[in-house]
Amino acid sequence: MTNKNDQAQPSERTGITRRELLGGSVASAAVVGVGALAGAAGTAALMPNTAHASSGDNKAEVAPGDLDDYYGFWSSGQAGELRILGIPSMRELMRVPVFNRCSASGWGQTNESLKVLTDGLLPETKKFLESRGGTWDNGDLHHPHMSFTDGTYDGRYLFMNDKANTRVARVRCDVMKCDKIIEIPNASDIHGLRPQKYPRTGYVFANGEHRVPIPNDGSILDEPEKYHAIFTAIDGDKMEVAWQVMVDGNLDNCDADYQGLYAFSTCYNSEEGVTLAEMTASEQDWAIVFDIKRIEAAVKQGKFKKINGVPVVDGRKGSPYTRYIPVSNSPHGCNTAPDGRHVVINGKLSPTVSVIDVTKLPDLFNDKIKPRDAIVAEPELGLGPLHTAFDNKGNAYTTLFLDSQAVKWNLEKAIQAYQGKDVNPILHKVDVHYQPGHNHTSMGETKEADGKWLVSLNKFSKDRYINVGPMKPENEQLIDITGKKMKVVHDGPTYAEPHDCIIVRADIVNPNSIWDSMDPMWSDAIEQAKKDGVKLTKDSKIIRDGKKVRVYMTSAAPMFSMEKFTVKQGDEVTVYVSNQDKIDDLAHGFTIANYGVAMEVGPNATSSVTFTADRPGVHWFYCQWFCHALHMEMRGRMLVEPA
Ligand code: K7E
Ligand code: CUA
Repeated sequence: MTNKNDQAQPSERTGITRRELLGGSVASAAVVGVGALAGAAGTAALMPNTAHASSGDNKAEVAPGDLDDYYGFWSSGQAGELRILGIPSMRELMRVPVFNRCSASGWGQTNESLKVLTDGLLPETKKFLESRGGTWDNGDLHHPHMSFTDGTYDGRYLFMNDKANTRVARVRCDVMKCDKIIEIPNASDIHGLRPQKYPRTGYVFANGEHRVPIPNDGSILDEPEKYHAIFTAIDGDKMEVAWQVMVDGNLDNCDADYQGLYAFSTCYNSEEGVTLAEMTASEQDWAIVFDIKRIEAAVKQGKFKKINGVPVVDGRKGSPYTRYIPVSNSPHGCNTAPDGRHVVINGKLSPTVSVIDVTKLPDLFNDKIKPRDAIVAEPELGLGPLHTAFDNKGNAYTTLFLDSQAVKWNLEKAIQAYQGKDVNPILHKVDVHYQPGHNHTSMGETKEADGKWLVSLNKFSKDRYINVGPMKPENEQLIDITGKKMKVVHDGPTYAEPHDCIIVRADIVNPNSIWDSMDPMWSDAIEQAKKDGVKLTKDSKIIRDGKKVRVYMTSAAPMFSMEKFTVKQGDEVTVYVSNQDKIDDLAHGFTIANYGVAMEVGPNATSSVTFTADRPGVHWFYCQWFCHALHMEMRGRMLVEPA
């Protein structure tokens, strides 16, 4: 693949500098940039050069019919879904509805999805949603991360947060469907989320970002000094809260170590302010370290308050369970290096990142050293460092939001520089387009980081694509990191707004092609069919039960097993469709015209939907997944008798 970047850097194309170009977004950048520009003068100026970048032998091109080497699991921010990409092609392969509604699959409408969307909500939320259809319609999915065993991905689950409605979801990797969503009590807005890396997941760590009264029932309102943020450890197998820790300040991003001993969170707003001025007033905020063993012991010994049914340990400053390491104002990303030893805290408002050495933490928790003594490097990288990714050679790659660059730097050299040696840890900078947030390297958050690819998730595309109107896509760039210098090899537009992604070796992910006909996803349908004396995967039957009517049918291309069924106006109708096709890629759908009913029925799967037949007349139902030469003929009639 030719590198367009070589010939057509915007600066060369337009004759204006990158910084002038960037001016267009300064207003938005300024929100993040409060106070940061002060650090500009001191920033190491390294040639942002891609024109003659030597690159490795990485091939970004994936020819038609060829398969990708990696799965990319992408968040979608306020779109609320999980996306699956192929890497290095950057082709979008699938969308997995999670917190959103989906017109194609019926997520948010089928009984199976409604169960996932509602079962894990707190009682007061269920009550609040009663008058709004029973479910949230939106979510804000930032951080998708895979379950680990022994420091690397194990292909079991993906976990992800909902910042909007304080939830954590799990996607089963065998079928790539969301099977559990829980609301986190006592917290407000789950932001940072990472699974425990060792010995296994285990815990899923989740940061409650905003500070609120606990419990948040109206008894405390405009008394911010009484608000708290909550760090949560979720049991990833059961999808239940294991314990929580109350902290000082806000929580932003988090990560876990490779020893199974500590978790880390960045904490902005140590001032505990509620306005922007208050939140950015002090020079320093914190990285909080959580001592997992001490917290577990405290929970065992009953040293907690039970609030909303879960144990809450007091981990505010001075507690034995946490340590607060001062770092520059408003840190953001929190990334554990694959060397198992270093954790990078990204400065955001400061041009620096702070590197914590986990081997110092036992001494820190035993008060033998001061919090700042756990920091072993603090290189100045450029403006607006947000997130850091790693290769397998001791190098780190940090996004510079304000500089619109990725910077490659060396951890060991940064440590030496911190010790006073005259070395420059910065190895290379490359322009990205524009304003990167997260980045991620292939396998980079595992001990199997392989140093092949870096993806930069850029918040603005500006002039990179033909204009689609005032709302522009984001731009995600694939960067070859096998050479000494980084090389941008691909632009990929995305819709709102993937914050984060992971890049997982393809051999780790082995989804099924066909459902098990008794899958727990539709356990309610299996149970109901049993009660009704119906063989779910074989029978066509209508069961009338007062005003409730249950219609069981099967599908096999190109036919539904029922050509028609009759109900009465006002009936509560449940239609179960079991797909008998045990054939790769043979999905059907079930749509009832002018009834707002539509759902996916995967190979060998059962889906069901419940609705009130309040419109009399003839209503065609049809298969909306193109399945056969006679797909158009795959239809039937629902006859609704007037009351
Ligand atoms: Cu957008 Cu990880 Cu929510 Cu940084 S976070 S960019
Ligand atoms: Cu079945 Cu289209």
